[in-house]
Amino acid sequence: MTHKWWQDSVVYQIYPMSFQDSNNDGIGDLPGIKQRLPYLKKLGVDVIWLNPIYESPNKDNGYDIADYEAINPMYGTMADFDQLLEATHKSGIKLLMDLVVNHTSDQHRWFQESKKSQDNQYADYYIWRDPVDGHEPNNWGAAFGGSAWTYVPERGQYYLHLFAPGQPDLNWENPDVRESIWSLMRFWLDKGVDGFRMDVINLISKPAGLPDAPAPANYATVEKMVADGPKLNDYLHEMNDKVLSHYDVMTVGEMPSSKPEDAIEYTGLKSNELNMVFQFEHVSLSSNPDKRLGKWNDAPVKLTDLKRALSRWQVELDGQGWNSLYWNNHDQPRAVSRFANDDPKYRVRAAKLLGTTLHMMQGTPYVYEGEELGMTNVHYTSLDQYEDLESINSYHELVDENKFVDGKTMLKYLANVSRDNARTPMQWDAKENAGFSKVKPWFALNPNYTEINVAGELEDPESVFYYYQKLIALRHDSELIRYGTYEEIDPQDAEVFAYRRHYEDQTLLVLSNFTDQTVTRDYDQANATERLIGNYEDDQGTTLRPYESKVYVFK
Ligand code: TEU
Ligand code: CA
Repeated sequence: MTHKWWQDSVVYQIYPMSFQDSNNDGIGDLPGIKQRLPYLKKLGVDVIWLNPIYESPNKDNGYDIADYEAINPMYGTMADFDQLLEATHKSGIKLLMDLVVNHTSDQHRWFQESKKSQDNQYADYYIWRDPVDGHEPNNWGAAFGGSAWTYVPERGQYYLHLFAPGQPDLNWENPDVRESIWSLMRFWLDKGVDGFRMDVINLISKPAGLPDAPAPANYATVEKMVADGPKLNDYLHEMNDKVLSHYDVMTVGEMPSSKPEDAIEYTGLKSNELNMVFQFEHVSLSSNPDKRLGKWNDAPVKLTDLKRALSRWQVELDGQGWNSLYWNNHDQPRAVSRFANDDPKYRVRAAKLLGTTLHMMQGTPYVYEGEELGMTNVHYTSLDQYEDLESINSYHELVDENKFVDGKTMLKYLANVSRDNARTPMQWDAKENAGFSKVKPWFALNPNYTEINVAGELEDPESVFYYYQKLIALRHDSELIRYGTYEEIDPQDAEVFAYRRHYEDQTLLVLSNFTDQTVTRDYDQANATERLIGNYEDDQGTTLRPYESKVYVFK
């Protein structure tokens, strides 16, 4: 079977605000990314994905776009972007932009026009509804607190925003909206951008009639109800027809609440829609018994749940679709803290274990900035340490307004799963500001940057960095890793994540002990041709030491 370049690639996600500051204003920028291309080349990644860098008032750190064809001055100029793109391509690396078209910023000229009246050129670009009995058109809660509706007196109507009031949802039913989106996509593709990550792309088709959501009607409930709406397929087909099919590009759709059957429908190897999806099953496993609290919880993730979630996607998409493989991104806490163990005694091994577990699977791996170092959660203790509107608004809504939970408990939940954990500046060295900037960064560094940083890891052959470098190189060299089928072993085993991959006459055996105890597992290791990689220097066969992870090949 022929394969596409994006099936053989490893992607590195850059959160531009926090990656590298080059002009000492404390904020990461495009020239800073360009300076760090040699580092990314050394790691061995094939593609970089930039979170939004467009003109934005930054209410949601750039996911509220005011001009899709202009660069936010805090990141630099369009010339800086053109130079970054050229240098990236010269390094043999491709570049994805973040396409955020479920909504715009309320500062976008389309919205500024639309809100003025019910009959201007952009009146129908957004989802406006009359009040119902003087109130919001339905009971939907928004992702960042409050109602998903905001009233505009000058227009005498409410507009829908699944996220912040500064992020009005676009009306995809309007063909003019779709044409405007095809046009802005072409603007970037004609510049030579290699594709898009598409923000909440499975929320763009709203349920007919916008009916009330079942209690508690918060965002978590609404998202499930809105996801994969009635016309999503039509819109993605049209996007492919009008734009994507005219370029050799890679697309990954962020699809909260999607299931494998949805992913096959939208990204099937035979379908001409998207190439792959970011699904959320494995990053939504720990929940709060109190549904009113949505995502906020500090429950541990059970290994059997994690195995079931990841194996299901491996098995169900095999030969049908293509998986994205990720532990981390800018919306999720740091993986080594969430899924393994960030205690200094175990952190390095645990970070390598997570790398092995994911990178030996079938799909396109995504490495989030700092994951290749084993960066950890910050373990915040007070609300004033947070920056993300989701964290701050959720605290005030759930603790102060609704009194669903006490402040102390909510601070524990925030420390465990807040997006802020992922947004602290990249840790380049142990010097002032971790080499990220010469001035105080826009957001506080994780204090452990003095122990966890690029400079230190480049000098340590046993570092997480070099382990990730090896994992990426192994993938590039092995069709067994890239294309092999997936076979789960012992789903009920609550200590060890074991699976096999098969391709032609070869088998890969991947073993990861997710505990701090030594265990024994015999999967015929004695007859393996070789141990391909492992996070302990030596190999003790059927013995798996704390957080030991290793891979065997059988030929
Ligand atoms: O995230 C969408 C999404 O699913 C998240 O809102 C997720 O539900 C939440 O972060 C879990 O806590 C995308 C972007 O990745 C995110 O950064 C934006 O805030 C959001 O869309 C709105 O654009
Ligand atoms: Ca800067």
